[in-house]
Amino acid sequence: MSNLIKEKFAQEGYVVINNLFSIQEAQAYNEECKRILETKDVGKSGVLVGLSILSPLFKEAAAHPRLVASLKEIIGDHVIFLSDKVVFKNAATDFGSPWHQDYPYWKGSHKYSVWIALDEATPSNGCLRIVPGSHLQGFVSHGAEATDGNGFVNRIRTEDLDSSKIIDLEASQGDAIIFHDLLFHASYPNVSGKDRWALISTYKDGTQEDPEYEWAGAAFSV
Ligand SMILES: O=C(O)CCC(=O)C(=O)O
Repeated sequence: MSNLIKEKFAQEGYVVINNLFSIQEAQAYNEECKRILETKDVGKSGVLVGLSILSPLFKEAAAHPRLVASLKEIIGDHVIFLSDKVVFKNAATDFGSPWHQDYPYWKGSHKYSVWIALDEATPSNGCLRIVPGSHLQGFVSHGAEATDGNGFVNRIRTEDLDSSKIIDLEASQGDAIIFHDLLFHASYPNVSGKDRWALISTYKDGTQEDPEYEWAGAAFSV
């Protein structure tokens, strides 16, 4: 099993782990996100970074034993949690996230993010979309316009995307998708009227050198 995860990740740049979190855990994170968001103004981006600093529940989630075991299969024994965020789509924030790689946000050694469904995610409420294997193309220029105020300033031009290779990753509450920072990914707009909340936690291999990241003030070894 474990070699399969590692092999699939190397070839495809992602793995889906169904039911990594129980529905009860995902629901508790969902409610805690909503509680925190009530005290913050995140504009219309739908993104709030740094949950593990704001609530012990998210610090615990970042080091969840089942999650850490899966990460170790892919990254190795020295895994460091760097940062987390919630990305929500709802009636007020209904646009999809544009196509991008995460690498330009962090640079340095490669990072691994875990996208955790805090609601069921479908094409109509904004599930994740990816291009399997696109991480093998390396870093591509992010030259698309980003003037709509929806965040995500780094965007891949549509001509750099082979749309025939895109797949949708529908998810049930508690499912997790671990993906490489060079994987092309995006999400659909939410046209359903139903919320779609996702928790995204980012990790690195602790044996790799990196700059001191200002945004990783909550980093710890898991
Ligand atoms: O959940 C989403 O809409 C995708 C978010 C995303 O791609 C990111 O934060 O890098």
